Amino acid sequence: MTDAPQTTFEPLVFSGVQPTGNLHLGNYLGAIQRFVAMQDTHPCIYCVVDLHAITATLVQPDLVQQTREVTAAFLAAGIDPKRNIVFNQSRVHEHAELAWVFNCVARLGWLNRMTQFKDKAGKDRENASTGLYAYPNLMAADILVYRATHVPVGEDQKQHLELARDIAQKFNNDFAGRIAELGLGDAFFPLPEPLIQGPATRVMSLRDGTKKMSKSDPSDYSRINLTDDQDTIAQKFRKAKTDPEPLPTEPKGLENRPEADNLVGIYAALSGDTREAILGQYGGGQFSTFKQALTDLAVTKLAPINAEMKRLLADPGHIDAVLKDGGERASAIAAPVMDAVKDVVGFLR
Ligand code: AQP
Repeated sequence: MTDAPQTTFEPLVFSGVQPTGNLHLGNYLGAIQRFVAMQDTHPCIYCVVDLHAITATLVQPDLVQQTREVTAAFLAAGIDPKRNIVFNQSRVHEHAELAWVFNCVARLGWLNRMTQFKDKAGKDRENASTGLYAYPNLMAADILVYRATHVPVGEDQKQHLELARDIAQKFNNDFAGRIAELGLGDAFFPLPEPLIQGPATRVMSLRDGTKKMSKSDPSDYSRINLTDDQDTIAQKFRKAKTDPEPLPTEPKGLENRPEADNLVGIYAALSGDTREAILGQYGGGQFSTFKQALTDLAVTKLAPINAEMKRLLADPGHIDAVLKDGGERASAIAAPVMDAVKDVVGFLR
């Protein structure tokens, strides 16, 4: 037991998106739309995680442009870079520095359980980069270098968040004596809480309702990209896989019908309506009618974001200035935390 005062952490939101290609409806509904909502209730830090982008594929086609595109999507969706911090990860060297310390905190057994590594490395595990394997340690550093308390993410990131909590807990426990001696309270890091909320925490592929919608799916018909135009969105929903039954009249009828469940979930997330209300309106009818309504709704929601992204991308100087300013403000928070970590670990400085 320690007599150190109990540490309280100010609520702070952190989350990130990789600049690895076309952002899709899953990224938007599972993450970015949630980011926008969080800024009304919390201070928020939103990061374009470019260090993560090279873990699966080292040589990216155009990392600068991909970074600008994710930033444009953040801004076009409604994230205010003045009220919040928006920046790209590689500008703030403390992320990588803390990740190294966390490489030494996290246990191999913990990382061996990460299902995303297994999925992404596939059968050719020997050939996966060590960065892909240690990705969750860097993700823990991204969050904890700001001592962030809340992390809005999609379902697929739940396990990584649990690992971040385990890392924070182990650091706090292993260095408890040093943390108290330095007058840093009874815990140095908060245990960050995942916020996995809303009707679209796991948007599925339009071609296979059992697979996550993903940037890396070879079929472009599996996803709606934020940059798709109206005709492409209509075509993709028209071709989306369904089963031969009509839509059920209540949510229970969506059980064991992954494709139907996914389309209704997308509609719910875009409209803000409940599944009950949607099925009350479209249940019993043909899929084609519902798909047309879904297309109209998606176009109404995505067209303004798409247009604003185009406008922003025509002025890369503005986007770069936002990231530079955000990077400076992020560094101002991360630097003293990293200095304190060095003191806790015992590095001479
Ligand atoms: N299908 C999804 N449904 C709901 N949320 C999703 N997210 C990703 N896919 C879905 C959430 O989007 C945020 C940013 O994800 P990311 O780009 O950093 O990484 P990812 O999860 O690896 O995304 P992708 O698109 O699926 O890329 P690949 O194909 O490379 O695996 C995260 O909050 C994530 O949960």
